[in-house]
Amino acid sequence: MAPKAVTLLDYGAGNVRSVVNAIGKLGCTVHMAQNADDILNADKLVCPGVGDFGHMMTALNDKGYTAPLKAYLRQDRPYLGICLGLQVLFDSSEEAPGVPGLGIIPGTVKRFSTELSVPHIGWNGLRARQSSRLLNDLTGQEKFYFVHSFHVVPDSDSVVLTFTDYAYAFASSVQVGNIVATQFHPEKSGQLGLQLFRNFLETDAQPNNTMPLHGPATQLAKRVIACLDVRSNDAGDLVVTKGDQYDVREGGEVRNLGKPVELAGRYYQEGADEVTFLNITGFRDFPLEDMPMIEVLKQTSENVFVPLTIGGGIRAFTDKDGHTYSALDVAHEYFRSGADKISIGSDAVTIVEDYLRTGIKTGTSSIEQISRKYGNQAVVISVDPRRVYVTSPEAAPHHVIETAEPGPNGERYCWYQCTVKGGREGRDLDAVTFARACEDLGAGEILLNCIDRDGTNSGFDIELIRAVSDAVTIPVIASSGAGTVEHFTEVFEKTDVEAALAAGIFHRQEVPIHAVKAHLKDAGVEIR
Ligand code: 1PR
Repeated sequence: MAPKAVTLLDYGAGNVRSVVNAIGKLGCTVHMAQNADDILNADKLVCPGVGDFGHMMTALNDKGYTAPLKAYLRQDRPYLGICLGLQVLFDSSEEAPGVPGLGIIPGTVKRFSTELSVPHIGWNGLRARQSSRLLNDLTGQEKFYFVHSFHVVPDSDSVVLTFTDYAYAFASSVQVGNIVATQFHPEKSGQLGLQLFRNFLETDAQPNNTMPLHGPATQLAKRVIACLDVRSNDAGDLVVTKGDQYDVREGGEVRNLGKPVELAGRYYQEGADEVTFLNITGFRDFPLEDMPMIEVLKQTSENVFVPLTIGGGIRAFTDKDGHTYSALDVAHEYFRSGADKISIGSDAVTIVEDYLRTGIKTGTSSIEQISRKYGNQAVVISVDPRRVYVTSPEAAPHHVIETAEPGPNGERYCWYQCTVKGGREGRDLDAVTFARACEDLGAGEILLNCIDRDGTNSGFDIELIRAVSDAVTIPVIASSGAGTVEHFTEVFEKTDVEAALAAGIFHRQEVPIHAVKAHLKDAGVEIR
């Protein structure tokens, strides 16, 4: 029997809504800690955390939460830390040199040191090192959702509950008495995550040891993402639409493929590893004036327990009354409404153009501000490139590739031009240079669309995807053109992207997500 109430430590950053929704699903009431007494009087404390170690410690200190939290933990009372809620238990972090952590567990937090993509984003497994009721009813085959660039390094392995492998084994959860904490996100790990919350809440249960100790090495799964392009149609209804090479109108009308919240719920049930919403007219409408996407996120996050990304219109804006909102304000609203990641499109192109022209990182761009506060992993860059054919590698001052698909006049070379405003305007910037600069500025992931392939069902543009993913160390999501299950296998076999995204084939129910997964599994691609 799960207890009726838990206290949630909300220090003001990140997506706490998903944690509240997940625990609420189990029939539990969630009290938000408003002051030091709420912490000290809690029966069970859940501390989610997204973002930056330094920011979190500053927020805890500023709110006067540090001392009561330390007191609570030193009394060995039930605590579930998630992500940063795990990391702050340690002495310090490379992410914020000189900032002391809570110092409850001896050890430090270090950045992943690997040639593999960092952040470590996606679904990975657990290897139990000790028995725990937190792992009750799990078999060791399950995967949970991770998103982080830093991991804890305890002084002693005795505190480690599970290890996970990514380049090397790292501690993916810890247990010290009644204190447990996970690097992964149960609130984003579907039904299994809810199971884990239930296990935490059932304090009377004994470990049932269904998960064997010291299982085999775990592997990060390739992700399959469902994307919903959202906009208002001419009648003013918010609809999921889909373009052919970005043209979303058919017979003059905006195509209507369904309702955003309903479709997102369906994709979650069908096994999507993530759901992405793109407000495709976001460059026109300012999200904080026109709030429907915020409502879509709030409603979706009530029932969808996998990561949600939202894009469209994330930039600074001055309204008609002269009030200026920063991109950080917009992102903050989205995170509070249930988003785990925000995606920046047009604004990123302008930022990179300025950065390449001046060579200066101003620290004030949306990419820098949002990644500094919420962590790199929270910032996805959605880029909309289009092929430009040229006759030789020297014909354009860009990253030119030799192509196996010659142009209309037999051109054997091309570069990929970045566009803004949903492909309406081309810029003098190529996608490879752009992606590198975004990484340099702090982006955590690239969502790589391709206007030429969008909606064509002709397969991903492998040449584009390889060029960009070879140029950056952050994860790349391949997008545009998926038409069959084989296209997914092809993109994972021919490039080292971490995720593949599709829209049209899912909306039109031509290819179900489970068929994609089954094909990938047969081909030996690791999936969830
Ligand atoms: O510029 O920050 O306001 O963000 C606007 C966002 O909206 C950008 O991420 C941009 O990619 C997106 N967008 C703008 N116009 C369109 C359009 O279609 N007219 N959609 C658009 C982008 C591409 C993918 C699509 C894949 C897969 N759509 O989202 O889902 O191509 O499609 P497929 O599997 O059917 O081939 P900002």
